[in-house]
Amino acid sequence: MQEIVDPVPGAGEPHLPAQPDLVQLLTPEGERVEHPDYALDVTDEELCSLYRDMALVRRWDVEATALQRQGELGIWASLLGQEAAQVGAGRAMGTGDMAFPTYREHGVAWTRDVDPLHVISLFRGNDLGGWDPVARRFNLYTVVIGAQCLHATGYAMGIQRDDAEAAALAFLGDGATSQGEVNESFIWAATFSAPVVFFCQNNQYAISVPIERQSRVPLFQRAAGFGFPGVRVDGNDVLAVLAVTRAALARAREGSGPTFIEAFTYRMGAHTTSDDPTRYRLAGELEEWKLRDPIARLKAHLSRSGKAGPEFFAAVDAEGDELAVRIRKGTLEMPDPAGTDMFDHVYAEQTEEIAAQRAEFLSYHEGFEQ
Ligand SMILES: Cc1ncc(C[n+]2csc(CCOP(=O)(O)OP(=O)(O)O)c2C)c(N)n1
Repeated sequence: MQEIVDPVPGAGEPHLPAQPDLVQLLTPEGERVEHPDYALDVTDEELCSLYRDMALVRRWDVEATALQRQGELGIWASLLGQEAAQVGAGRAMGTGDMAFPTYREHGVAWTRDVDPLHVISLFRGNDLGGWDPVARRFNLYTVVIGAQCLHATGYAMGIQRDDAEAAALAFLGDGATSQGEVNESFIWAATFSAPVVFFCQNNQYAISVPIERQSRVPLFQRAAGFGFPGVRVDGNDVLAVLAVTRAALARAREGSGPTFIEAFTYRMGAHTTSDDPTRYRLAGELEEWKLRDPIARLKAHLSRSGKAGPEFFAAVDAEGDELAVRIRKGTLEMPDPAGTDMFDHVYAEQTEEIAAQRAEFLSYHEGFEQ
């Protein structure tokens, strides 16, 4: 794959070691190919189930975007185009592993059985996401760019000290790689050989800033400088993502330390519902990436190989319709939180000071009712 490096006026050519190709197990046309380092045995049933996951999270995403446009959500961060990266990574997790998401990992949430309405309640401003992170092995969303890489590394160091056979899986974007915390977490993870996998979805943009303004070398090559392996996988190929992430998590669990995965993908929608991508990128770019659509590619493979037929795809569509209705109804019926909620979960046990503030808040509001 040809690397795009923005010519920086007056600067020399960046130092680029020989670049291996993207790891790919399914071509954009849906042809199954082998990779010498990443064999993957997958049954027809598992293939169908990966398709179902991706199709349903896309349906969820479309419904949530519509709800935001109708004024029912404050904001929505779409995962459109990143379904394979997220479902592949989520499905690679073992039972004891723990994921640390950003604010866009709805596809990973889905694989961890987090109720879509819990994620939506966060974007509606009702709560911080109502799921139990420990039970779901999926931490709460983190909007502070890069912070979750430190959380994941600290958690991984805990796993190490508990002598547990598990790994942490930290999600980050391409823009986050410029963040201090991310680089600090790489140093800690490397020097302690912590069981953590950094899963970077390079969706080519940090809001309006293209990857060329974040790095002069392909992101996966940065890992070598920290002393751990970096691998670039086709982020629109759910099978390759599954195989590469599985291998990296197994390596971490065995005590061989961190891995950086660059899932090369594309954000097909806006950064969030608050921006307009036509202001900073050309329409032709999106058209090119549509040809690499992660869901269409698996659908092509399933249909051409005869592993799934029209009845299967119709059943998934029908399930999508039901999901959309449940999400819409659940959002509109979601009760507003009590005003006092903000005082109730500051500490595990209530303090006198916060209890006093809570009482003052209540009496102030009661004053209005009189
Ligand atoms: C510490 C911090 N700085 C700035 C922001 C504002 N911000 C929100 S998203 C974003 C871009 C992130 O881009 P990237 O890491 O590529 O992830 P993507 O949104 O593309 O998934 C920025 C700068 C923030 N949330 N946190």
